[in-house]
Amino acid sequence: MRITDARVIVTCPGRNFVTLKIITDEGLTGVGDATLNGRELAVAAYLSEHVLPALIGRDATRIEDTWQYLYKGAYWRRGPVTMAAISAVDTALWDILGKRAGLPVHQLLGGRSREGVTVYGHANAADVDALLVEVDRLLGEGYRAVRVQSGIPGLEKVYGVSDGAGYEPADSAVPTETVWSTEAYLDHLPGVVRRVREEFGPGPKLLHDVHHRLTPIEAARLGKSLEPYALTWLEDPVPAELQEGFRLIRRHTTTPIAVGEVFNTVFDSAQLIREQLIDYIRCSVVHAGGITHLRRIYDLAALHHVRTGAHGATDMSPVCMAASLQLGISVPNFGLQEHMPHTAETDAVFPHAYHYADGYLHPGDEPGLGIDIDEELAARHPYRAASLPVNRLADGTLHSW
Ligand code: GCO
Ligand code: MG
Repeated sequence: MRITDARVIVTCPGRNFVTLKIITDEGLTGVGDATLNGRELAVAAYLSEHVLPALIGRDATRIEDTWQYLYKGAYWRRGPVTMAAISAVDTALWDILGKRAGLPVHQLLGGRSREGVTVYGHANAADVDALLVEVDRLLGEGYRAVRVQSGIPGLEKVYGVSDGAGYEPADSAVPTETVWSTEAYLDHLPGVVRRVREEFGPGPKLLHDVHHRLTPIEAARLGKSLEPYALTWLEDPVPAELQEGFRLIRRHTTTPIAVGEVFNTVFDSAQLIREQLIDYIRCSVVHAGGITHLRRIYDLAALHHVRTGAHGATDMSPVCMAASLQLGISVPNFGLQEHMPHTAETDAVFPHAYHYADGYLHPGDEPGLGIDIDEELAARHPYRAASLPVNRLADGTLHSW
């Protein structure tokens, strides 16, 4: 089965998504997500200019060889743009292989290891009273795990807290600027988590995302102060470039740590996993080399008691979610899957078999990934430039966002 054609589809049904569609001489097609929030066109160009010409004529069933060809063949390895492009090809080829076999991809990966993929929802609000209402709403919808993010007194805009409808940080072509205070955050957050735990008791799994904003010793202090409230995880406590920093956090707190949404390869994750400095690895299919490579990361994690916590924000398309669920239902060391539902507009562009019910996402049993892109509808939503914000301290110093 040969690849005869491939195209990159950029669409903006409310936010930008980049999708690769691969077509074979047997008439089978496959899709892969290539969305890199705020840098979409870089991946689209990488695919169209540098990857697609070499794909035409290749055997569509040689998934591993194609992965190696694109990874080693570029000479310039790794990085978010390259890896998102490779991911899209890999995911589309798994989709095609599943369709050809007449099996959902999770059957090709070893079959189901569980009945459903446990997801966590997002509760966020400007203050703790409004946050309690949000947590209650999610628990009422069946979620067993909830990420809690709250406004911080004195800060106008805080990561993870929406102004109204959905949380969507990529808001303008030139980044908006927000102001950050670590002191205000460390002072306020423990009280928020305490209120949520007191209100809902020990049952629900609670999570919180720091979004890379602390130093290791600050993160250690936060982790320690949150111990009584038994978080399931504290996410991205520090920027993860300095992986030794996690040793310091580990020495001081038993609050579990989750990391990985900005990682691209097993090499970004290996030290954290091998030294058991983290508890959950949160890489996504689209940013960490597709199903082929993410499975390697998950396997390494399984050997070291690290569970999966797949990144599933709405800036990854439903195609990524479909692929993530195929892995999530099958891997032995599954932990949690993030679930920020896409808008109805987005779901219409990406008709899919997966569905939410009672705290779980189910991948469905359609052959392949169980998802497609409606190209006509996609064409009605042209690309709009949108960047993620930047963050500064009160004195103007640039800080991690
Ligand atoms: C999460 C993430 C996202 C990121 C977003 C950036 O845990 O879901 O932190 O909210 O900010 O994916 O594009
Ligand atoms: Mg995060």
